[in-house]
Formats: sequence, structure tokens, C-alpha cells
Amino acid sequence: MKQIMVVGAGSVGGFFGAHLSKSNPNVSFLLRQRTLAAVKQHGLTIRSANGTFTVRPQSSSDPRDLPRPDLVILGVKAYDLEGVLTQLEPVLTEQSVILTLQNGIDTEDRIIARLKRDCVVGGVAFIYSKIAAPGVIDHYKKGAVAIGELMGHESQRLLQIRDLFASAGIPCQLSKDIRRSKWEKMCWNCVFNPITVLIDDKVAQALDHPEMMGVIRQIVGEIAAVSAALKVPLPADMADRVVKWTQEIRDIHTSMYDDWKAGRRTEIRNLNGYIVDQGRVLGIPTPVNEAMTAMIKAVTEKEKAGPGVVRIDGAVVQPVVLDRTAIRQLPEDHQIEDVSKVMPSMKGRAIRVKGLLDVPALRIQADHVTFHSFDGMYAATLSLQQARDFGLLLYELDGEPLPDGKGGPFRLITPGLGDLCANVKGVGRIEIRVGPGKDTRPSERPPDCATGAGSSSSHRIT
Ligand SMILES: Nc1nc2c(c(=O)[nH]1)N[C@H]1C(S)=C(S)[C@@H](COP(=O)(O)O)O[C@H]1N2
Ligand SMILES: [Mo]
Repeated sequence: MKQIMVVGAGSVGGFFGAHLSKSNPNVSFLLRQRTLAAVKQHGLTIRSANGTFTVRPQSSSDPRDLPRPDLVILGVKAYDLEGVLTQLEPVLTEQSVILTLQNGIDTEDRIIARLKRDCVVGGVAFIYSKIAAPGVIDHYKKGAVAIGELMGHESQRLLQIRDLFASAGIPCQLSKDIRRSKWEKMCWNCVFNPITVLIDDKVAQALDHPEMMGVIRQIVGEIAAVSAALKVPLPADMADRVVKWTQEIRDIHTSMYDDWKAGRRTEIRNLNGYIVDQGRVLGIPTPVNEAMTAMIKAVTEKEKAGPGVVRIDGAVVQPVVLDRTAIRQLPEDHQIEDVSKVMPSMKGRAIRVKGLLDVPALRIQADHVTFHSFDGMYAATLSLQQARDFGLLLYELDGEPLPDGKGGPFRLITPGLGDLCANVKGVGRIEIRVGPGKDTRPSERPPDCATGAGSSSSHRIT
């Protein structure tokens, strides 16, 4: 195993890769653009109380620029696996071995299913480190790995990998049951990752509240039931072990906490979410993991944005974001099933703007409303009263989102407003204002504007 390719220079790949490359010139890195630029300029630096060092390994964002790997070490997030495999496929040979140090349970199986050969060595990383900046990893605790053949045997390649780690000074334990090791780490992850986010604090804060022990036992109990059904029995005292491991690292946060604070996506779907999915398939109830998954998504995933939603902001106590489903669930008396009755040139379902403006708490002085297209190019401003009395937001046609070509997914129309008529295609933002706002309407008004129900004659030029 001469050529080693480390994928990712995050808290795991960066730490272990940098150690490996310290004494081995055949370690290269496959990196994302941003990290690559930083590593090319400043090298890859590990800062630690045990010592700080920088390596300058060969690196690229295209694996074809790097030596063909005999060993690939994956240290990327579980959700990046598929993309990385697509990138790697052209440079892998029949002999290339892949070692996974990722969180999650099914990484190894997903790789085998995709590459269809016995190319995977399972791994678990025990480390607490953080990305301080691209190419700079702060290392706090541990820094060991466990590796094992999925079938449990002691292969030549396994011993070679162990020797690679050993010569880099990284403790590397051979596991005869790497699947179980991964499930045990999974238990820890599924307990402390979501809890540190939900309590917005370090792990000690969870350990020191006895009521939390019940929650921990339930999370682990559900995981153990799922893993047992998948033929990986865990010890009966698994929850106590998870807590005991944690006492010596009381002051840490977790990777999920760090991902959350750094605005990165979390691995919740690959952790508690995976337990929920498997539980569903196996008929095993996993209510606490389900609650954790739901709460983490709600806490960490940003409000929806983009063309599928409309945001009401400005002079409001708190901005709100609504999608078609949310709008459809607003009270019936604000819904207009078929706007062609009030505006013959238009078709579809609409919500009265009055109903929309009831959702956020408006500031007391609010008196105008500006409807912005989501591309920011077009806007119409009405007085709050006009918007309430005349504004309709078209949002559905034949049970589907209002199509682009018809000014969807949200289109403001104002039948009956006369010369002031406002018609905005692709509304993305409704800005509540104190005083008038942006208006790009041409003086020539769209057809149908000035009409009330029934007529469609006047296209006024003012
Ligand atoms: N976002 C956006 N909405 C818009 C416009 C625009 O340029 N951008 N033009 C307005 C004008 S002047 C007219 S006449 C109508 C045209 O609507 P139509 O494309 O359905 O005919 O959209 C109105 N709404
Ligand atoms: Mo127009």
C-alpha cells in the first residue's frame, strides 16, 4: 500500500491525514475547492496542546491529478459519500482499498453495493477536533482509530493499514467485530450529538442532570433493538457504557453541535434518522430517536428559502415564511377557489392577501405593503388598506403549484383596484412598511387590471 489518498481535510480527515503525511511522502489529499486553496497556500496545520505542526501534502480537487491510490481514507461527512464515490470511481483500481472513518452505520455497505467488490475496511474514529479555518484543524481530545475487516478476519491489508497508522503515531486498534464497534460509536453519537444541540451546551450539562439518564437509556435502547434485529447485538449495559466513556470528555461539544454553530448541515439523517428509518422497516418503534430527529431538523435547518416560498418581513414582529402547503391551510374564508370569477383572464386558486397579512404580527405603524418578485427586479407598493381589500395571491392551478409561465409560484393580482392595479409575477417577498416603498410598475397597467368581476376590457395607459 504505497499511495494513500485522504478524502477531506475536516476534523477527521485533516487530523489523521496530516499525521500520516508527516512521515510519509505518498499521502495525498482530495479536497474541496475552498479547502484546497487554503492548503495550497498555507499547508495543512494541526494545532494541539500536544504540539502544532504543518504539512504540505500533494492535493487537488480532482483525483485524476493525484497518484492512483492503493488506499483511500474517507473522512468526509456521511451525506457526501455518494458524490465522493462518483469522483473517485475513475481512479480506483481492482486493488484499491477504501477505509471509512465516517460516522454512520451503512457507509461500508453503501460503498460495497456501489463498487461491487470486496474493497472496504471498516473504521471508527475516536477524536475530538474542529475546523478552525479551512486547512487549520484544532485538536482537543483523543485521536485514535479502530479498524476491522467486515467479516472479522485479520487480513494482510488490515495489518498494513494498522502499520501505517502506527508509524504515524496514531493508536490503531484491530477490531474483530468492527460492525459492533461502529454501532457502539453510533450509540454515543445518537445520544450526545442531538442532546448537545438541544441543550446548546457541552456534554457535561447532559451528564449532570439525572433526568437525562432516562432519555439516554431510551435512545440507546431503541438503537440496541434495531441493531439486534440487524444481527449486531449490543451489551445490555450499553447506555451506562456510553455515559461512562463520556465522563472523561465532559467538557466537549460534538460534531453536530459544531456543524450547527458553523452553519453546516448536520448528520442527523445518518444518525438518529437512520435508526428511525431502519426501525420503520423492521417494525421496531423508535419514538425518542424520532423526536430527536424532528427537533434537530427544526433547530438546525434554516427556514425554507427560494422560489417555493413567500416571506413576509419588514415592519413585523417576526418574519414568517409560507409555502403552498401552509397557505392552503389558512382559513377557508380567505381562500378563493377560482379567481376567474373575479378576474376572467386569470385562473387558479388564490389566498386573500388579508389572510396572509393576518399571519405575522404587524408593527403598529405599518401602513404600506411592497410585493417583490423573487428575482428582486419587480415590485409594487400598495397601501395596507388596498392590499387587504384587493390583493389576491394566486398560488395553485389544478392542484399543482402555479407554473412559472403563469407568473408562479405566487402571483399578486388586484382585481377591482382600478388604475392603481398591481400585478406581480413570482412574488417572493411581501415587505410590510412604514411609509411607501419600491415600485417598478410601468404607468401602462397590465390587462384586466381595472376590471371588477365580469369585464376584461380595459388595459389602461395612465
Ligand atoms: N415579476 C414581474 N411581474 C410583472 C412584470 C414584470 O416584468 N415582472 N410585468 C408586469 C406587467 S407590465 C404586465 S403587463 C404583466 C404581464 O403579465 P403576463 O406575462 O402574464 O402577460 O405582468 C406584470 N407583472
Ligand atoms: Mo404591462
